[in-house]
Amino acid sequence: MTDRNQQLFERAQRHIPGGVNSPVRAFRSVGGTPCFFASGSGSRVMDVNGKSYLDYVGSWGPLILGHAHPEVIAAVQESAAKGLSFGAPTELEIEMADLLCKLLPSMDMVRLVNSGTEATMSAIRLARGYTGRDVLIKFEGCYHGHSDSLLVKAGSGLLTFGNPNSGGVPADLAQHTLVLDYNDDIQVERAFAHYGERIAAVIVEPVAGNMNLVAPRPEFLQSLRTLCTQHGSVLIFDEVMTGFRVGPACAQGLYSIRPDLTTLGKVIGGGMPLAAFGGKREIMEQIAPLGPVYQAGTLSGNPVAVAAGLATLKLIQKPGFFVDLERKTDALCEGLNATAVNNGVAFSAQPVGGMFGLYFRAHWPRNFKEIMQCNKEAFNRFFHAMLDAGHYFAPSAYEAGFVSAAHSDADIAETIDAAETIFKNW
Ligand code: HOZ
Repeated sequence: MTDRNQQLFERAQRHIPGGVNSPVRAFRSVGGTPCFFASGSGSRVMDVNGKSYLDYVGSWGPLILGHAHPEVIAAVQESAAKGLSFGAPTELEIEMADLLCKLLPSMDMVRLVNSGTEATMSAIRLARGYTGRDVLIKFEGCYHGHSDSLLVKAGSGLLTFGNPNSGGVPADLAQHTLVLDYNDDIQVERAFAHYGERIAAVIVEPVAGNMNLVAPRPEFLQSLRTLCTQHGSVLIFDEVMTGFRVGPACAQGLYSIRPDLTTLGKVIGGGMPLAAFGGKREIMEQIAPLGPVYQAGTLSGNPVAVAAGLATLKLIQKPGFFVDLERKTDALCEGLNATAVNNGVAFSAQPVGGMFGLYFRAHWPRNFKEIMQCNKEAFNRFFHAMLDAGHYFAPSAYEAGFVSAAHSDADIAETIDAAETIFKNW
């Protein structure tokens, strides 16, 4: 049979670097040929060969209602028919801003942008403008988009500034960023003791989802809140992935921490390009045109994207939505854990709300170093065996997984059965 995925991948590589518009899609980490998808419906996606998969990527998080939810599609169609973009204010943007500020008590004001990268880049500029300081703390393995200050790896010692981990990032910029270990509040305390008066912001994924999933120790998040308050630094929760994904009030609601600024993306656009940053009024008032910190965008608050996002946010407000999503995510992880134990495979799975981590390691990791102890070759074998069996997980051992409301109990059971078959012959 002709493999259309392979044909398209070869064609794509002629004019698209690596054949993809975002590197992880190229399957370099797991090997093999990327799936080119033709359509999606509910919990399933269909590739160009006509093969159907149960989808645990969900466009990397946004599709909390599953693919092509009829109410989201209707909202998009209705909005698109009225015009795709105006580059001027629309009423729907106010509705979105009002809703976000109602759902998140930490948010007094919010600005809409197009991508998570834009949201985090702007939040950091704002924190620096507000505090008049330059230093930023981030955590190893947390990803906050691809802006220059954030593509930084740890320096040679705990309290040394970072180095670029991408070509094209000036070392001068990386030198304003301190990279510390996730979940290590002692390190953060030492960094504040050393540099407290220079620290503009701490940015953190309150549940890390870009090094696989790493859950926070609640005391870790609390210590970030306390130290930022003590030192006049801005606490930024990057909830691009966790926002309205781990609970109805995001991770900040789940762990009862009020950040100064929050970045959102993914779910708030329901599959369309939409993101946001927002928080305390006195900080947000520093943004142009009210204040001196510049940020702008032709397609910011795009009406079609806002319509998709609003339809999604309204549907996930329904009573019991997150209870059900969490129940299914828990069931998936419990089932996978049980079959791994029964078959003696060093594996564990961990749920948080509607996201999960899969680790080829007996215990849940707590930081990047422990993530690196997972057996990557075992993950790659598992990934391909599951893909062959029609279950699509993220094509990398360093990404989180996502369950949607469209996944049925039967879907989850089917995935656990497929894993059981694989682990039996492991
Ligand atoms: N930012 C995603 C990885 N955590 C990748 C998104 C994509 O390739 O679409």
